[in-house]
Amino acid sequence: MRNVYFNHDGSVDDLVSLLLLLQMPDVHLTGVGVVGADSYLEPALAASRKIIDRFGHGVHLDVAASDSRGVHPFPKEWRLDAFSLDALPILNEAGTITTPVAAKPAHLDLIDKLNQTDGQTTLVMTGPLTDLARAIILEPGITAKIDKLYWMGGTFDGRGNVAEPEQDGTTEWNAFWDPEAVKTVWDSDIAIQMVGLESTRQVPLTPAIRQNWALQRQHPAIDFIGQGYALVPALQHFETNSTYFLWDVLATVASESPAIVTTKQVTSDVLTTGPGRGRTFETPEGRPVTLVTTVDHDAFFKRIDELAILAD
Ligand code: AGV
Ligand code: CA
Repeated sequence: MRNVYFNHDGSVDDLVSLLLLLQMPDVHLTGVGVVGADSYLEPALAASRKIIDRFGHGVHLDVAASDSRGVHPFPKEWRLDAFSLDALPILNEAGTITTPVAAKPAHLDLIDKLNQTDGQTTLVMTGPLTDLARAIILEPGITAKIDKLYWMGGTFDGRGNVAEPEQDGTTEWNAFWDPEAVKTVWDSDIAIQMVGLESTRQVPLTPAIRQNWALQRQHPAIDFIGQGYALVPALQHFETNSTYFLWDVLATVASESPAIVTTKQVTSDVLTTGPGRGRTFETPEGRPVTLVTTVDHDAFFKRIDELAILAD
C-alpha cells in the first residue's frame, strides 16, 4: 500500500479525483485538505466529506479546511459549481455527514499527517500549492517525509488558460492563484511530477465521453461522474476559456497508472512578478521536474471506468 495525502480545490475534477483515489486498490489515503480556490470552501468541504461517506468503503478519514488565500481569485462563475455538486441527490441520500472536519487548517493537517504516518507519503495536489508551501516554510524537514508530489498545474508551452487583465496569457490557473507558493515548492527538494496544460489538452471533456458515462449509469460512481461533469461545458464546436478538460483526474490517475502517460525530464523555474507571473518555464539552471507529455487517451478513460466500477 502507498500512503497518499490529497489536497484539492473543490472543482468538479478535483472531487472526481477524490472519488477515484478512494477506489485505488493500492492507495492508503492518509488525509484530505480542501482549499476554496476554484470553489467556495463550504460546499467543497461538504462535498468531499459526503464523497468519502458514500464512496469511501467505510474508511475513517477527516477532511481539513484550508485557510489559504490566493493572490489572484478564480472567477466566481467557476467557483459556484461546488454548490451544485454538493447538492447532487446521490451525495445527499443519507441526509447527514459522518466524515468529520479535521481539527486543524489544511497546511497544519498536512504536517501532522506526514509526521504521524510511518514511512513516506505521496502528495497529490490538484489546486494551488499554497498549503504545501506554507507547510514547508513552517517545517522544512517535512520534505523528507514526502516521496513525490504529483501536481496538476503550470504549463511549459506558453499557452496558458488565464483570461484576466494584467497578465500575458502564458500561465495556468493553479500557478497563477499563488505564484510564490509554486516558487517555494520549486525551491524545495521534493520530487515533482507535473501534469500541465500540454498534456491535459489531450483529454477534453467531450459529448462522446459524456455518452460513455451515460451508458454506464447503473454503476453509482459512474452516474456521479456523469452528473458532476454535466455541470461544466464540454468541448463541442470550438474551445472557449470555459471548456473543461480532465486536468486533475489525469494527474490523479497518472499517479496510480504510470503506463497511461509518457514523461520527460525538464529543468524549470517559475516567474513570480510581472505580466507572466505564475508562468513555469524551462531553463538549464532550473530544478528537475518530471513533465507529463502525452496521454494514452483511451487507456486513461478506461482506467476511470474501471476504478469507478470498484465503488459498486
Ligand atoms: O487550470 C486547471 C485547474 C484544474 O485544477 N482548474 C480547474 C481544474 O480543477 C482551473 C480552471 C481552468 N479553467 C477552468 C478552471 C474552467 N474552464 N472551469 C473551471 N476551472
Ligand atoms: Ca483543481
